[in-house]
Amino acid sequence: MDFETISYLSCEGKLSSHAPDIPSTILLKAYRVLMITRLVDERMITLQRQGTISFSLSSVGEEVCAVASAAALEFADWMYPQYREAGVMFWRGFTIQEFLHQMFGNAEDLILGRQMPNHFGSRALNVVQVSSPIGTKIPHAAGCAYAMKLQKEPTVAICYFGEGATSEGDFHVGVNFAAVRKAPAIFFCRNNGYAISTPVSRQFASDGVAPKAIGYGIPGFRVDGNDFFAVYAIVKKARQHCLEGKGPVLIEAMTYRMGAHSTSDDPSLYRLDQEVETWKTKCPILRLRRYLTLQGLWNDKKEKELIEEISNEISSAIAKAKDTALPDLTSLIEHVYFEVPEELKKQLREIKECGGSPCLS
Ligand SMILES: Cc1ncc(C[n+]2csc(CCOP(=O)(O)OP(=O)(O)O)c2C)c(N)n1
Ligand SMILES: [Mg+2]
Repeated sequence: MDFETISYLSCEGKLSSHAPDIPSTILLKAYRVLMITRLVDERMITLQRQGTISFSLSSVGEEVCAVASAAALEFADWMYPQYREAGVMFWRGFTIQEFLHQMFGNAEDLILGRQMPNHFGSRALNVVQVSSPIGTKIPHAAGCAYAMKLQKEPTVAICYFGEGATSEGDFHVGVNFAAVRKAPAIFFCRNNGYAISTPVSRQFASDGVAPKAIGYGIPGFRVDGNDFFAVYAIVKKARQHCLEGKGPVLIEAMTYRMGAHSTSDDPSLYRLDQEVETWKTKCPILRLRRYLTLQGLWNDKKEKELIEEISNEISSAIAKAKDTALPDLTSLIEHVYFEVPEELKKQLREIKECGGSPCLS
């Protein structure tokens, strides 16, 4: 079984005649969101190295997977991102400031620092909170999609995960359940070559992820994850398939993790610089910029202004996040129980009496 990689946009920014027609308003918004995602990621790594934040995960080199797929969906569709889908948040309107508060886990963070950095989510934006255990969102998204089907809602659920997640039992459980129940779910796998230090050659014996769809009796597609047009087109097609009641779709987006897995990782220990250099030439943002430039929709002046504007916004968001207090100690025991148990209230009183623990003061 040969799974070709669907691709329309060349690295030089030339578009094939089979490419979908995407309005320039969407392309220009997407370019802006891609640049926000890239510039925020770069600054977060610097902040972590300076000791200002504890940790960060970046999506450098993979941004188009999140942004093009989000652009192809409707706002009412439910999103289940992993930690490399910051672009989904920015596409849906999460502000740089909101993102920064989450990275700092301060009192303005929507979840009051109860999660790690990059574990974003927003009820208002229909994006379910990221959680660390890999693959656990796959059955959740399947269940959510099945509920939509039962309620006859004209919406879909999309679940994002890396190729490493496909080795988890949750992948099988979720995709199989959705397939059997014909739930309107899009399973979007970013195949970025690595699960921390484990390369794909040690992840599965199959020819990647897309062929696994055959075993579940659903359509599977392999797409160039660095090509905005291809990702957009395939996700639109998958959505249509779901809404026609035909069940879920599995998408494997071929991309590359340009940076380290996280700020706690050193990729030089397990991969060659040459590999990274080769992928630099396939940068998804550069490719879209070249296309926009060839169309007369973009130029160096606009690029410079955009970078300046976003960089300034990031700087003021960092300053504000730094100035914002940490969450109140009470948040340690709130919002978990309907009625807070006496024992926990007692423990909180004790912490407050001794001035809070060193890490909370
Ligand atoms: C169940 C589980 N096992 C292990 C980990 C540790 N861990 C965090 S990220 C990661 C790699 C995930 O790789 P992949 O799914 O390919 O996503 P990527 O980071 O490449 O985007 C691992 C093993 C975890 N968070 N959860
Ligand atoms: Mg991976």
